[in-house]
Amino acid sequence: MSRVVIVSNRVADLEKTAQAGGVAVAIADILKQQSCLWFGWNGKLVSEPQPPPRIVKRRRGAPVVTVPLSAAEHEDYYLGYANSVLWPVFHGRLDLAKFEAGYFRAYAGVNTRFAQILKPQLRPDDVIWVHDYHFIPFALELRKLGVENPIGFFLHIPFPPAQWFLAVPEHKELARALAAYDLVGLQTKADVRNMLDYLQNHVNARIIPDGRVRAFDRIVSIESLPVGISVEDFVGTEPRAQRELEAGMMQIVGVDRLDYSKGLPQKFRAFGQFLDTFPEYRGRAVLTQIAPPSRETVDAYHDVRKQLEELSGSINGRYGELDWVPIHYIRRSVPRKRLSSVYRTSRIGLITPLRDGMNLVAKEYVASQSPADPGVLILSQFAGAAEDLHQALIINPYNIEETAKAIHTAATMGLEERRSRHDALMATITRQSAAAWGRAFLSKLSRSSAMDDAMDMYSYHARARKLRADAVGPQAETGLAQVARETKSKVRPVAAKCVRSPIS
Ligand code: ADQ
Repeated sequence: MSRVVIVSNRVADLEKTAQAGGVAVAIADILKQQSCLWFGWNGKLVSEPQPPPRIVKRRRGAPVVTVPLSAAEHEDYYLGYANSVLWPVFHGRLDLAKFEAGYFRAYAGVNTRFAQILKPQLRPDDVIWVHDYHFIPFALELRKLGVENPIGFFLHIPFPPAQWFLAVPEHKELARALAAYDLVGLQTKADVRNMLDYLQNHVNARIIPDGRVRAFDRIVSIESLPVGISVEDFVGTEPRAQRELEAGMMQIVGVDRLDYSKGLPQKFRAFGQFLDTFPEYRGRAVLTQIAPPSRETVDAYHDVRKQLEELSGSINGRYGELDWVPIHYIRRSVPRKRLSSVYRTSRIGLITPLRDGMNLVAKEYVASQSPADPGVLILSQFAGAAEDLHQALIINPYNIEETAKAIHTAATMGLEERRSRHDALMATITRQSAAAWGRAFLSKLSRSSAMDDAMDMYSYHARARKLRADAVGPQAETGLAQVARETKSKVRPVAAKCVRSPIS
């Protein structure tokens, strides 16, 4: 099988760090299954230009090629365009987007530079899989350098409705860049609808009979491929944390990167409202919220952190007792093994994003439950996961009262209903596992680029037929040779053969 070259913003050392980020978790699962090379930023900042990086073999896991960023690139590409323009717009926070800062140049520049660094490492039969919004222009940059390998892109965050996307001054450049891929994978069907709506109505794209999209003189497949988890990593863990919980205490758990898209203030308020409306749970329920900080130097992240400190302080101050603190707010990473036992001992998983590509925590919570006595998942309708996890209690996180009532419904739900909901959720999560996601993406990518080759051959034959009709003798032969030269290298030998033999 050919090598898969994974490109993502951050190449993490999966042996050293407790991961707190869905993209790294999803990539770690692909690396387990394929022969891979992983390429991206190593997390370091440097002031001097560096020599070209080499492949580094790791003791465990895939070999990597990593590149440092300059401080200016980090500021304008990573914190700037990626996290202060694309992230807020794609999560519906146009009010937070810094459009006027001129970050796009640095974003495009890093994509160009990284593509130039990767190019010499590529083999002719590599399949390239680019991840997330940091690298939308990556395929276009590789194509400019003559790379013709199959290139797929997966967007881990939601694709916004056209009206929001149009707010990005460079929306057309981004759309043109998306068309340079053979396959664009999105988390949900709703994301696919948003992207098609934008492409068809704003950049004149057309859906061709085989279902793919013709845009900017290229043909690209756009598919919903919901990301999954390695179910076996979460099933059957020992409920160690139970001993640490007092008997009769009901734990509600939330695990999120500290991000304004995760609806954490709404979650804290809903829990406060629950204690207010159902006082019998005072002293008997705790909300354990694990939320490691991320992107702290971006103002909006600093603001949400401050807001959460104030809210947890005020709820704990208002309802807490000497022997009971209602909200356990933990701002650090927790080893994944430990995480599954925290999920397992929590009667409720409370997931309240205001907008989220998928939300792996929802799936991890369900997979960790004991099938004999499972807990209940409360899930925001705005998480991509809600498109398929129908048996969760689906809530609107903006509606604090509704969420507080859902906590009560979950707390009082009988065993039979909990089991039947859990069985159905597990069936979906197992079917849509990380392994299934990786396989589906790579097989769609190879199918889509094979269709491209077929299209090339088809268009070669069509043009050749026209030339035959229009011209005769040596003139036609020269024309045909020209068409063959223009055809992609993969079909060139076949096309050249056609030039030599009569065309029917
Ligand atoms: P994230 O926004 O990072 O991912 P999510 O899908 O919930 O969100 O993934 C977080 C991952 O990090 C989970 O696997 C979780 O276990 C882990 N994690 C979070 N906090 C942790 C902590 N304190 N300690 C240890 N581990 C922690 C992005 C998109 C999502 C999409 C994923 C994958 O924003 O919508 O689901 O990519 O595509």
